[in-house]
This record gives sequence, C-alpha cells and structure tokens, in this order.
Amino acid sequence: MSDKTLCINVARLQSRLQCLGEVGALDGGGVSRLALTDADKKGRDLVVSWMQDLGLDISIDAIGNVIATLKGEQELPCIMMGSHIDTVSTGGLFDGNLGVLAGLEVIETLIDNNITPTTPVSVGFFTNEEGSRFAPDMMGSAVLSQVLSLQTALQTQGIDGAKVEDELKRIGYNGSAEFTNIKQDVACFIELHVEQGPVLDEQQIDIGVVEGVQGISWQEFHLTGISNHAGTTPMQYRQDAGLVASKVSVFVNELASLMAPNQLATVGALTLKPNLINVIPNEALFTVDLRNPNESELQKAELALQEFIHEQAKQHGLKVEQKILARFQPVHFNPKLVDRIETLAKQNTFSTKRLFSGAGHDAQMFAPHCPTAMIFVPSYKGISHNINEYTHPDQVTNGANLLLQTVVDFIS
Ligand code: HGY
Ligand code: MN
Ligand code: MN
Repeated sequence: MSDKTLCINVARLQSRLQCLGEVGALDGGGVSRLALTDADKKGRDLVVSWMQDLGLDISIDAIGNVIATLKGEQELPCIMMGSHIDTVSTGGLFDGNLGVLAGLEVIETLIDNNITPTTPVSVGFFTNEEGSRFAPDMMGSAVLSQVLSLQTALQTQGIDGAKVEDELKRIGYNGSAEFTNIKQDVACFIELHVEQGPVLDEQQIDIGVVEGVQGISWQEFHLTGISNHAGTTPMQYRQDAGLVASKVSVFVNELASLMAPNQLATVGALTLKPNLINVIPNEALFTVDLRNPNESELQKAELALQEFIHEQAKQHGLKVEQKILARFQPVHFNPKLVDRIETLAKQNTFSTKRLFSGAGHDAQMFAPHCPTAMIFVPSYKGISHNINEYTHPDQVTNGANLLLQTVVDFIS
C-alpha cells in the first residue's frame, strides 16, 4: 500500500469537528464541555456513536477512558492515537478534539481503502485532560499509566463540590473494561494536537515536531486573615488575605521574568471572601500554575514561591494552607519516532520545527511506557483556551494526513 496515495477525507473531518463543536457551544462562539458534565457526556456519546458506526471494538474503563480499536491481522500491541474531548469553559474547536477526530478519520480512511492493518489501530479519548473542574489535569491517562491511583481519582472533589466517582456514574461512563496495559498492549502512541502557542503561526511553519512536554506544577493556596472594616481599620492593623494573594500574583510574574525565558507562572483562579467593597478580605483562595522544561529550574521556582508566601503570611499575620493539585516532571518523547515524523513531514514538503510543548497532554502519560510522539499544527496567533482558538482547514488536513502516514508507516 503506497502511503503517498492515501489521504484523509477532509470534508468528513471538518464536519465532525464542527459537529462536536456544537455540543456545549457557547453563545458568541467557542465551547464549554467541562469534564463529566452533561455537555461532556453528550460529546462522548456523539464520538462513541461514530466509533460504533465504524464497527470498532470499544472499551470504556473505570475512569471513563474510551478506546476504540480496528482489529489487525495479528493480535499484536496496537498503534494508538488519541487525545481528549473535554474542554475548558472557554474552549475552542480544536484543543484535544482534533487529535481524537483525526485519529478516527485515520481509521475510517483505512477502512474506506479496505486496508486491514497488520497490528490493531486504536484511537482513544481520555477523561478530564483539562483538569479545570477536577485536578489534576490528564487525570484519565494518569490513571491509565498508574501515575495516579484509580481510587484517588474517583474520590477527587471538583471546584463545584462534585465528586469524580459520582459524576462518572451520573453520565454513565464508569466503565468496566480492564485498563489498557500500556507497556504490554501499546506499541506506540501518537497524539496530533494544535500547538496552542504562537511559534508555528508566527514563523509560518506547517508542522511542529514535538520533542517533549515541559514540567507542570499546580498548587492551591488558602490564606486566612481577619475581616475588618475598610473604613475604620488603620493599614498597619490589617491581616489582609487579599493583599497577600495579590502580592503573590505580582511575585510569580516577576519570578518568571527573573528566570526567563523558560519559566512560566500564572495565578489563574482567585476567590476572596467575603468579597465585599467595604470589608478587608479574611480569606483568599487561589491557584499558582508554574511550568518549566527543566525540572531543577521548576523546583527552584516552587521553592522561591514557598518562601515568599510564608514570609508574607508571617508579616501580615495570615494562616497558610496549601495543596498540590498536579505535579508532572518534564517528559521527552521517543527520539526515533520523533525523527520518523520529521522525515515523513519533510517528504510531504511540509516545513517543520522541533519544539517542546508548553501545554500538558495525554501523550506525556504514555511516554514513559511506550514509544510516544506528538504532531503539532499551528494555532492562529497562538490563541487557545479561548473561544477564538482557530486552525486553518489546510493545516488541519496537513496534520491529519501526517498522522495517517505515520500510522501507515508503522503498520506496513
Ligand atoms: O493545562 C494544560 O496544559 C492542559 O491544557 N491540560
Ligand atoms: Mn489539549
Ligand atoms: Mn487544553
């Protein structure tokens, strides 16, 4: 089979991206399908129906990961593609969805061309990749790769007080299939994803050849001081939790500048209590997202943050409680597979650039257990986790065809 003649059905892939994008659609554009919500269920049901239409073997495990498989001539470890279909609450059409639907498109293209692969070919979507409702992110693939225990994941309480276990049951995705044993059952894992950053778009590059994923540190801090009257309490008498939370936000921004260019820092969620104009806040609940491709640098940033918060809390008479929400070390993908993808991309006369992923991905959970790599296509102006996320149809087609050729290359 010549993989040069094989190409995906562009219209079918585009129509599925649009169709899935209507599930959880927001007025004014964009999508909200937070993990395990009704919208996530509807999206899951839609993609599962497409998998069923293709007659694929579908397995749903106890954390709700869904893996669909096209049988191979031989019972060998599969080549797996996949990503996620849950989104942040201001999501776009492509983050995660592209990797799942392009994987399905690759399988349907094999079927359309009466190609029975030597090894099984699978495509999966993994539960709660985003982690915005239930931390940590990449929860489903973290359980699959035994980085996170199933029980810990099931008992996780979300930002809205709901529990993963109850929500999985409520939407009917508390599956009973055995967990895929990545080491034994998966020959290699390839994830197609939008870059979500500005590099490929700015440099007009067709394909990002992803060498790895940077380290991620998510922490939640709860500062407690004393609420008091905003008009009668002299500044030096205050135990103002809101003040210190704001100082932390400025501190981590300055820390990232000091540790430039690879350190990133974000205070993404911040709630003050009682959150009233004339009351000094006695509580501040906030998150800090630190990222760095270098583990020791990431640890340095975590330590600097720790020291700053405790010194400020002491100075302002606050109690500090903190929780690690996610902590993943940097991951390197399989050099041979990365090289192969780069070669195939160049054979298609795509321009390519090697880069490290800024965002976390399910692929980073597979990487320690089987040869793993990722393919990036550009995000317009690097926008993502934003309703205006966009990737041009030609770039979607490039990525999906390269994914197809990588799979065909592997199964030939
Ligand atoms: O936060 C991340 O990097 C991913 O989108 N979950
Ligand atoms: Mn993603
Ligand atoms: Mn995302």
